Amino acid sequence: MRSEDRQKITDILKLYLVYEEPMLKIPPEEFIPAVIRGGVTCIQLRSKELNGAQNYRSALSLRSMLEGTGVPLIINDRADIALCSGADGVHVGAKDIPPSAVRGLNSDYIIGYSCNTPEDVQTALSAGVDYIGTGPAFPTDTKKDLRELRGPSGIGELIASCPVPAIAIGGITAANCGELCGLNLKGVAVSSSICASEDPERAAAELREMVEKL
Ligand code: TZP
Ligand code: MG
Repeated sequence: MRSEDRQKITDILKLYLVYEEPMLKIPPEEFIPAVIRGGVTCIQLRSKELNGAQNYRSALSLRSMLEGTGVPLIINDRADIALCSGADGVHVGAKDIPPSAVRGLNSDYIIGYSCNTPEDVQTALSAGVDYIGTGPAFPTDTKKDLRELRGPSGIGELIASCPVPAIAIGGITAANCGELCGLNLKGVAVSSSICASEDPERAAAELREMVEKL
């Protein structure tokens, strides 16, 4: 990867919003500009409860709201939705289409892989992913089939010799984000702390301030 591309990836990883529309307290058309003002750098559409048609419509709508903002759209799990909606990338995990297969679809995609074990990190490296998501950092109710809690120190061990940029995920708030400092993380991925906030712009801004200290 060229060094300017590497820089671009690390820039977009800073405050990675895992967008779960059912959590929102305000309409999406207000929410998206607000969180971008607050400092969100990337948006992942995660919609476990939606069928393909709903997921596709949601992706198209997000894509149009993100047009011209410089904030990329990543689709969770579903490479087909990413392809059809013109998204910028795909995030997959051990139970999804392998990242190596997603890379074959579009060499320009931003591809992320969820890592909970050293074996996952190996899979990510062999596939040539652009970033890894590591965790869970803290307990959370957002994900149903949550893998074993890694915590800040476990994440530090997991990414110690990982050449690919890493972000942490799981239960991250502005209050606990400081515990992730010094681990060489490029950013944090957050869902409920921002999506379920009454003031998502402020929630994003508070997290962004903490991320700058990682
Ligand atoms: N993967 C590991 S933890 C998690 C995902 C998708 C949930 C993140 O949501 P929250 O609300 O920030 O804990
Ligand atoms: Mg998945």
